Order: sequence, then structure tokens, then C-alpha cells
Amino acid sequence: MDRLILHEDPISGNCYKIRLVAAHVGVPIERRSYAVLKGETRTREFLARVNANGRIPVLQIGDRFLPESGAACVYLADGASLIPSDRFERADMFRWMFFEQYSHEPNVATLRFWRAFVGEDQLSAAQRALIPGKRAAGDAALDLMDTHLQTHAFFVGERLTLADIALYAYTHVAGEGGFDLARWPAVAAWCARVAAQPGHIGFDA
Ligand SMILES: N[C@@H](CCC(=O)N[C@@H](CS)C(=O)NCC(=O)O)C(=O)O
Repeated sequence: MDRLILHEDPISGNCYKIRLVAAHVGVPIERRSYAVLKGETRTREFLARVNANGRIPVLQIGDRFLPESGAACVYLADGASLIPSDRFERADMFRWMFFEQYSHEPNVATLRFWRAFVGEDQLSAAQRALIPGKRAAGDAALDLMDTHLQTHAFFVGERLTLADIALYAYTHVAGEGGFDLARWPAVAAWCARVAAQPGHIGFDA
């Protein structure tokens, strides 16, 4: 088995997804930390060696580097029950993972990052102007999730899949971005359900 190293920032939910999948499948990973807030993923060395896109997470597998949280989750969960074997369910899992990347993370995670880590008073005028749109889009993503979860225990196939892990990472800390989960009770109940699964680890584990 290749040595696995997660290049990460511990504050990042995208990195937490990968640690959570690794815990569920019982695969040990080493961790190498970079401070996004200090620009440590934008150094010449990081861009040349780890990820030309200047972002974490990156899963290093032996001497190969795999950026993008979803790709790393798929790599780690290959052959495990976190990826449905049924063709439709597998595609549906990717549907929710793509939804997370396009409709959820850019809104819910970005507002969390700005509020909890950068500080609203440190934002540029351009960033501040984006807040209302991101708030509305984050609310809409949580509305959609809540509607689905009113009649489903998990996102796909009534059991834990990568879709749940991808969406859980930033949803369970959405309060840090000003999204009060009390407004979305089915989402809050699902968060508790995901956290109660065997093999679960918390953000700070
Ligand atoms: N789509 C990517 C997003 C990665 C991403 O946005 N990473 C952020 C931290 S969560 C980052 O590295 N930001 C540093 C920067 O852009 O300089 C994924 O899912 O891995």
C-alpha cells in the first residue's frame, strides 16, 4: 500500500472530509499542515510540487498528488460501502457531491471562513458585496437538503455514502457562518445521525 499524506489546513472542511473517509475505511494517513490564512498554499514550492491550483486538500499517494476533496474521498473509499455498487445510486452520490461543490460549499463554507477565520472587518469591499448573494444561496442549499432529508435518513440509498460525508463537512459547522441549523430541523437530525455512525471522527480528531 502506498504511503498516504494529506496536505491540509486543519480549519478546512474540505480536508476534514478526507480524514473522515479515511477513518471510516480504516486507512491511516499522515498529515502535513499549511496555513491558508498565511498564504502557505501559494508559495512557489507548493505550486510546483503539491498543487498548481494553490489549494488544499491534496492527497499524496506515494509520489503522486491528488487535489480536490471529492477525488481524494473517491480514491480512499474505492471498494467500500461508502460508494454504492448500484449504478444509479453511485451516480446519485456524485450528484450530491457536485451539488456540494457548486451550490453549498462556495456559500456555506465561504461565509464560515470569512466570519470565523478572516473576520468581517478584514474583508474587502468586493467580498462584503458578495455576502447577501452567498447568504441567499446557502439558505437555498440548506432548504433543498432539508426537503430531501424530511423523507430520507441519508442522501442516497438510506445509508451513509460519500454524499453524506461531502455535505456533512461544512453543514455541521454552518452555524459558524451564521446559518442557524434550528431553521432546518431535518438537516440538524441528519447531522446527528452522521455523527452517530460507527467509525465517525470529529473535526478536531
Ligand atoms: N474544490 C476544492 C476546493 C479547495 C479549496 O477551496 N481549498 C481552500 C481551503 S478549504 C484553499 O486551499 N484556499 C487557499 C487559497 O485559495 O489560497 C476541494 O473540494 O478540494
